[in-house]
Amino acid sequence: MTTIFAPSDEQFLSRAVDLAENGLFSTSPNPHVGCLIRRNGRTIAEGWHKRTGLAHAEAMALQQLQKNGKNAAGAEVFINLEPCSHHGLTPPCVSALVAAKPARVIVAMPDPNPQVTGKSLHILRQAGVLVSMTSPKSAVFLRALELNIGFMSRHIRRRPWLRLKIAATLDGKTALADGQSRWISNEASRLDAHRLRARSCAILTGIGTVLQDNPALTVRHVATFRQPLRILADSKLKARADMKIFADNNVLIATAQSEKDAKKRFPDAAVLTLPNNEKKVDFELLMKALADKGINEVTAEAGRKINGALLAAGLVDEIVLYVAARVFGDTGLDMLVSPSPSSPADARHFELHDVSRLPADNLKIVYRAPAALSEILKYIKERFD
Ligand code: AOF
Ligand code: ZN
Repeated sequence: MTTIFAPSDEQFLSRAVDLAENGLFSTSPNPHVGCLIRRNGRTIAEGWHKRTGLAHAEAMALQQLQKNGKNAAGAEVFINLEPCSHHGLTPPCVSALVAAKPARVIVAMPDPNPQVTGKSLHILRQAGVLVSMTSPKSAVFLRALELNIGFMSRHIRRRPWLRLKIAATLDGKTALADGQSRWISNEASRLDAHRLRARSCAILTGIGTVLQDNPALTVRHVATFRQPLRILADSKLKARADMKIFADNNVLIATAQSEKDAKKRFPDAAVLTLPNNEKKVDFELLMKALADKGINEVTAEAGRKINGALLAAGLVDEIVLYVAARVFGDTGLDMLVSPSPSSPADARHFELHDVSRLPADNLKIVYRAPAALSEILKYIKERFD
């Protein structure tokens, strides 16, 4: 792999990541992609992917040049993801790029889509285009990875990136015994949580939360034209069709009961029957099934049982914890229940990824499972050099 990478390349690639961010709430199941074309050190075109079926980022930037009577011959093209090489809903970007004859193409990372991966970089090199990829240690690489963490996870690990979102008090309680949870979140944490929802392909919750809180689980307070799929884990089909989660047909019920029984009660919802040995929902199978459906990122907004089950199954990649500086005491509801280890050395542990202060003495803490990124990074590093 050619790794010639000038400092100014990082800056322009970073702009391509900014452009890709425009599609953060809308490209699912496609990745977030931005493209910038530079000639003599100056930007001459920009593009980004908005949603499935619409132009890819590279196509949009090339079209912009064409509209202005310009072309990309001898120019440099910056993209945060390897261009596509297949006929999907749109034609292959690599063919458009080869035809445009740029001198260089600079990408942040390979496209892990098996229909694409590595092929385009090879095609470009064969066509005499210089190809550069960023170092996995660079700041721009890390930004690009964060942006498409779910897309990478789905293709490389065959499961979505799974985030637990929990809002709890200092003593780890999510509500009082009667379900009241006032003061645990405030305007700032709610807005942040809705941004997490908006970027997710799906929101996962459980029957306990739905019976207790009757949440809508839709994105509000954030401008978006796409609502994530709502997934309800309801092993015994205790939900009622008039609950808010069923306000539209963008719902999937994961259950241990038969599809026929589920469809009888919830005709508009999609159903997956995935029982484990205890006649509960098998979350490992659910994650596999979701990856097959093109789900990149899942945010679980659930109660103590599902949070604990996901943790015990080793499926939690990230915990986003909003901490309220209050104490709800021993009758409060726990944020998760899972089996205790036999010794502290065996305790499941997480690494601190990020921490920020929110108003009203609240904190947002992001923890990650130590192994969550390793397979993704291994895959990318194997494609360097
Ligand atoms: C790019 N640029 O802007 C996007 C890419 O069905 P299609 O034609 O939209 O293709 C979707 C696949 O194309 C997607 O899974 C990913 O591999 C790639 N997405 N590629 O070069 C883009 N959105
Ligand atoms: Zn493309």
